[in-house]
Amino acid sequence: MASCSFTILAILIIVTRAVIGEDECSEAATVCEFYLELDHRPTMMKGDDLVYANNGHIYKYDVINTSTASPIDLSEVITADGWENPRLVTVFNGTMPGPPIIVYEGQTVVVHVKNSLKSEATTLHWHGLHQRGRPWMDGVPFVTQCPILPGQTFTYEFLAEPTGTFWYHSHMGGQRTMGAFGALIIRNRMKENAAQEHVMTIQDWNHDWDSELAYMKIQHGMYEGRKKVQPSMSVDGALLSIFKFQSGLINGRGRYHDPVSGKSNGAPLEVFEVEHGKAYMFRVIGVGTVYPFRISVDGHTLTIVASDGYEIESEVVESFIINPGERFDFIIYANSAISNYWIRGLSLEATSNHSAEAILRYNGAPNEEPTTSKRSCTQNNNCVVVNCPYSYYPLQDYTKCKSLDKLKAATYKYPAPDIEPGKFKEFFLNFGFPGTNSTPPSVNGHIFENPPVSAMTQPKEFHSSCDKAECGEDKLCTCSHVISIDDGDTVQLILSNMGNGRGYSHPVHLHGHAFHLIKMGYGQYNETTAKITGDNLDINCRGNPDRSMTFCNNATWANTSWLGGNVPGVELERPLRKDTIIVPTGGYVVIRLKADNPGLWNFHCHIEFHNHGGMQLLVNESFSIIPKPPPDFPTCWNFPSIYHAKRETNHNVFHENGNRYMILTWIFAAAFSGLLVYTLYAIHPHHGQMDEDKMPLLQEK
Ligand SMILES: *[C@@H]1O[C@H](CO)[C@@H](O)[C@H](O)[C@H]1NC(C)=O
Ligand SMILES: *[C@@H]1O[C@H](CO)[C@@H](O)[C@H](O)[C@H]1NC(C)=O
Ligand SMILES: *[C@@H]1O[C@H](CO)[C@@H](O)[C@H](O)[C@H]1NC(C)=O
Ligand SMILES: *[C@@H]1O[C@H](CO)[C@@H](O)[C@H](O)[C@H]1NC(C)=O
Ligand SMILES: *[C@@H]1O[C@H](CO)[C@@H](O)[C@H](O)[C@H]1NC(C)=O
Ligand SMILES: *[C@@H]1O[C@H](CO)[C@@H](O)[C@H](O)[C@H]1NC(C)=O
Ligand SMILES: *[C@@H]1O[C@H](CO)[C@@H](O)[C@H](O)[C@H]1NC(C)=O
Ligand SMILES: [Cu+2]
Repeated sequence: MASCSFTILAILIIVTRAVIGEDECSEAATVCEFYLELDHRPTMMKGDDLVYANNGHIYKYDVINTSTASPIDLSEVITADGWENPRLVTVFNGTMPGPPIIVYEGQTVVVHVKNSLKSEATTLHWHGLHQRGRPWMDGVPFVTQCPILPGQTFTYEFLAEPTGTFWYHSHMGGQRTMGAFGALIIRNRMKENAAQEHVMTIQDWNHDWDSELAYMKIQHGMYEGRKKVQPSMSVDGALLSIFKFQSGLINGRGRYHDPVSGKSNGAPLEVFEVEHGKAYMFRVIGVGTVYPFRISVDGHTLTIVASDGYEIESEVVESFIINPGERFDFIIYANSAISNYWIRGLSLEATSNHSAEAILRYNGAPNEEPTTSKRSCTQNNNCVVVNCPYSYYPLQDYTKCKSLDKLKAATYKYPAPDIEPGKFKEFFLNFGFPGTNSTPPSVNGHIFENPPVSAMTQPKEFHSSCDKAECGEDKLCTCSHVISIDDGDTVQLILSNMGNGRGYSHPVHLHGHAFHLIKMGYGQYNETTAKITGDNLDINCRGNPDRSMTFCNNATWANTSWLGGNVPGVELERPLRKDTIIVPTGGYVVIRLKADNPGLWNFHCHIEFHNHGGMQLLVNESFSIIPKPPPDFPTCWNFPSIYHAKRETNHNVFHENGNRYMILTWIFAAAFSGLLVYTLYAIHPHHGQMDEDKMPLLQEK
């Protein structure tokens, strides 16, 4: 990976690099350098020793009497939910979460990522960063770069902006939910740390299935005792998943509760220490697979102050809901009695009390587990929950939802972009599972297919196939779905979730931008039962006039006077800025952005299995002015079409003389050229020039 720019950087690093503690970069540094190594690990092992959980601690497998043995230091063990059979995880630097990366705004961050996996490639995405001017550092395989093959090291280099709570995660297959993630915090230099901070990742966990197996089960159905398993549901009747929520983890730790007895296995939990009288900021990162969490702290209210890196006019609530991909920062005032309190992350399953747990411990409180209970919500004292994926809780729950479009940004600094004639583009994108025989995840009926090589850095080798006849109104097709926007455009996106493919709510994540959230529309509900009864009728799905049949992939506004940016009831002055937003089942979300960051940006549902299955697309932004990557930026090869071309051309010949040996010869020749190309790539991974020279030849048709 050595090159001029890297050499210059290396010198800079020697001059200015200074690291405080393990993971934090000094405020004075201009460049912060980190190393991350991705590898598999087993849970519940310390080196070669199996461990087991008991009463909040872990012990070596052969300990018989835990009251006379000393517990094992937690830092060396990935405990997850304490399930004793080790589960395979894919992690950075041997920990889950991986080490936090903590830097200051404006610093150049250099991260050397070594892929030590044996069978899988990887890439690393910096979730929430805009990668302005360096879109090739976004870490999406086959979109902004070639994946890092086993044994290879790739160096990411990017500017730390904006400030706030972000995270890094693998963007390859299911590695993210197998443990390949960590926090990325960008501090504001101007702001004294008024409140001390805690970072809190939260995720759902299943100790029997890894992400790949879970995907298979979801795709093909799952059976228990020869009965088909039905997905879990939230209070509105929307589906969650057949991916079983066995445990919830906070900072990689949680405990398994026996579903019959309710007894827990006593695995160790994360403890957040606070001092009485002080304020603390919790940076919460939704790193889950499928499940949203409703987060509350017993004995305390939460003051929400930011989401996805942008400040919000503070809002005091009983709880908030976080979806995979989202971040929320809240402040807690440690003004309650010196004691231990439960921090709860309730799964939204209507028929269970599954949760992630952690402990809030005041200094001076005994080293014990909390005995506190969740605040009760009553008729005279309703609970307020921010960011529900639905409008109502059942009446008897005395719980009110406040949607994110009802909150305001903390400043007037970021009004929604204006509409200039000729520079306005509007897209309707429906996220769902429409279909007749099969119902794969799609956007506007397009099931996303990865390009064969990095589409942004090797554009000549990209060919979208979404213009084929299989794509269109009330149809399903598989292709590399792309929408294009031009420099300076104001882009309005209507993200909907309705028609035939409705049923789940989708947290949708856009790379390269923090969009402005200007309106949310929810479905129709029975306010007493809280159950969804129909789609929001602001959207005309077109296609089949029967609302339960239309794929809704050619949608528009029901009231055509809303076109052209004239949607009533939008927040334009102080809209929230987000990079991940829940699109509620039966509803829609209106977001705006300014096309001011040329690149090729992935746009996808952050539920692992939905994304995996094709619920994604690309935004081709200002293609002609996308900056060029460094000349030595690694390139990859598609298996050359020479193989297919030759086989086609010679097909008749084979038949005419019936020469099977010829077929074999061609297969070997093709395999050999494939191998040769692969070897060239592996040995000389950065031959930008060669790419230009050789591709036409290899692509001969
Ligand atoms: C990751 O592990 C490597 C090798 O042990 C170490 O040098 C590096 O500092 C670690 N990275 C972080 C961010 O802690
Ligand atoms: C464990 O050790 C303690 C302290 O020596 C002792 O009192 C207790 O009986 C032991 N328990 C068992 C099950 O052996
Ligand atoms: C969940 O907990 C509440 C309060 O403890 C209890 O009333 C309810 O029955 C529990 N629900 C389930 C499904 O266990
Ligand atoms: C979408 O609907 C409009 C209006 O009916 C129609 O003109 C257009 O062809 C449709 N688009 C597709 C892709 O079917
Ligand atoms: C809401 O559901 C309740 C209970 O099923 C039912 O009695 C009521 O009629 C429903 N309300 C509406 C407006 O449909
Ligand atoms: C359509 O929208 C416009 C603008 O909000 C409004 O004035 C008009 O009443 C609407 N028409 C219908 C039929 O709802
Ligand atoms: C982006 O747009 C450019 C110019 O229209 C086109 O050549 C290129 O293939 C597009 N890339 C993708 C991934 O759609
Ligand atoms: Cu989804």
